[in-house]
Amino acid sequence: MKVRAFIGMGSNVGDRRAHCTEAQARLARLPETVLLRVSPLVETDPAEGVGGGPFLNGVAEVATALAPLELLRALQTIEDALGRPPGHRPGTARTMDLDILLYGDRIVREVGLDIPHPRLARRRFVLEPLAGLAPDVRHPVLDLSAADMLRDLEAGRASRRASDAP
Ligand code: PH2
Ligand code: MG
Ligand code: MG
Repeated sequence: MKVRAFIGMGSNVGDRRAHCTEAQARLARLPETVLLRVSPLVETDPAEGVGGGPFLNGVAEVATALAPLELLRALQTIEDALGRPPGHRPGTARTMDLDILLYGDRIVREVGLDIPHPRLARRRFVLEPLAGLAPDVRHPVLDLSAADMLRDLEAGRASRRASDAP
């Protein structure tokens, strides 16, 4: 059975649009996975102190029979193919970053993989494309829709649990 998952995509090095287009083509070729839709790409300022220039960000919706960790490995393979060095340090510029945002209504807490993405509700560069694509998709922990989370963020209310990491 396939699960509907949402993947955040970001690039801020080199030909950002070409990297995003290539990432989408590779998502469409993943085994046991159908690429359903992709949001428009939006230009965003780097947030959270990440290095490099402005990003192109977007969100892809897939239906996949890959398990969460299998999907994570597959996304890492695409990042590598797009020129991301194996020792890539968090917070540095990247040709391609692919993050699992939501995987159905599953909550996954594994070493190296947290789903829903822990900073989803605080990231405008993710929520805008996600809410544009699927306003009604729900965060299974916060029990809020993407549109709710974006509205809260824009109103300056952080829709997050006190226990979430900063
Ligand atoms: N990704 C980050 C941190 N900051 N800022 C923007 N605008 N876009 C991103 O994709 C992004 C970021 C960590 O992966
Ligand atoms: Mg990221
Ligand atoms: Mg990442």
